[in-house]
Amino acid sequence: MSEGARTTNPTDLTAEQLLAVFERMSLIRRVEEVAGRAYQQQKFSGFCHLYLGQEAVAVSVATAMKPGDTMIAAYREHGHAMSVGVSPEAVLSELLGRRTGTTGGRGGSMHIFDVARGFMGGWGIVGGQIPLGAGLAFASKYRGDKSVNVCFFGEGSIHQGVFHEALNMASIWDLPVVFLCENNRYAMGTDMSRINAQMDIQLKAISYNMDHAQLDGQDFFTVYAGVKEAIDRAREQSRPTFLDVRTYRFRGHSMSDPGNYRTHEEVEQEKGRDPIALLGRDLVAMGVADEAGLEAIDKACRQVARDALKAAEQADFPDPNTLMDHVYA
Ligand SMILES: Cc1ncc(C[n+]2csc(CCOP(=O)(O)OP(=O)(O)O)c2C)c(N)n1
Repeated sequence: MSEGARTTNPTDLTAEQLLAVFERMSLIRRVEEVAGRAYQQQKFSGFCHLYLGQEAVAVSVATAMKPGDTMIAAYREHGHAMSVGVSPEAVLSELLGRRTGTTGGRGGSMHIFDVARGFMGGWGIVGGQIPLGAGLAFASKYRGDKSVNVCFFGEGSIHQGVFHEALNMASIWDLPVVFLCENNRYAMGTDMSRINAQMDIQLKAISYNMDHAQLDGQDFFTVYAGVKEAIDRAREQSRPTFLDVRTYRFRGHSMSDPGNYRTHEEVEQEKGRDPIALLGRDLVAMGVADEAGLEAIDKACRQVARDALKAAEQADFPDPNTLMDHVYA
């Protein structure tokens, strides 16, 4: 796609806030790279799904959220957690099963939680978090505190019954929720065109009398504008929205996926629309930053990521005597 750089800031965000967005996206990128290398070096095992390439989506939501709002996501959630301020050290410690992880090393990569920051996990069952997101919004409405839930899921979830049940209920009960589909085109190795009767998936919201939009998830400004509108609608009118956010993951589904179902050319073409590079280019064209300033931010993020892994490796494992704590029988 040949698109020119933006020369004016289309948002209500200050230059300082935009630089914080760039920094947060860069931090997620560098931590995910460190996590991927640590996995390859067998510093941890089990499942690990990286968020590389999708950073603008979670960060745009975190930027539009207000204190008290909540976010819930699937198992590709390291980036979502960091978008709301969970530290790289807490995330990497959780991956490595350490006591200092977000769930004390008991959950691992797919179960990061930080309730104080409104991050409600980290869920491994495809589509399982969709009714939970509706439930969080129901709780907000019941309390009357005007908070909003943003519920993330992949396009591989939208054929599950729970997706349709949750959207219907959210609409009839006027719940303050944003159903955000991170549509990266592949459910593991399955191209969405093989399983979708209707490729314009935002139209599914029509069945539930719900506002909807399709957004370019690689362009921070576009996705931020669409997400903000949906969050504002949830807060002010207590109405749900369904968003089909088009994005792309730069790596395989998980660390064990060589990605043979897509061509090298396709991946390289998508990397040409790297969300961090696009934002950086815009920030320079707007006069918010210069190349050297952005490079310095990125360099600092690389260092934070490396230091976080070192700290995680040095942290203790949970005490074996606590093995049965939090276990319900
Ligand atoms: C109910 C259920 N069925 C199958 C799986 C195995 N599984 C894990 S991820 C995945 C694909 C999901 O793809 P998508 O929702 O598009 O999310 P993405 O990984 O692309 O972010 C499947 C089938 C599962 N975890 N849960």
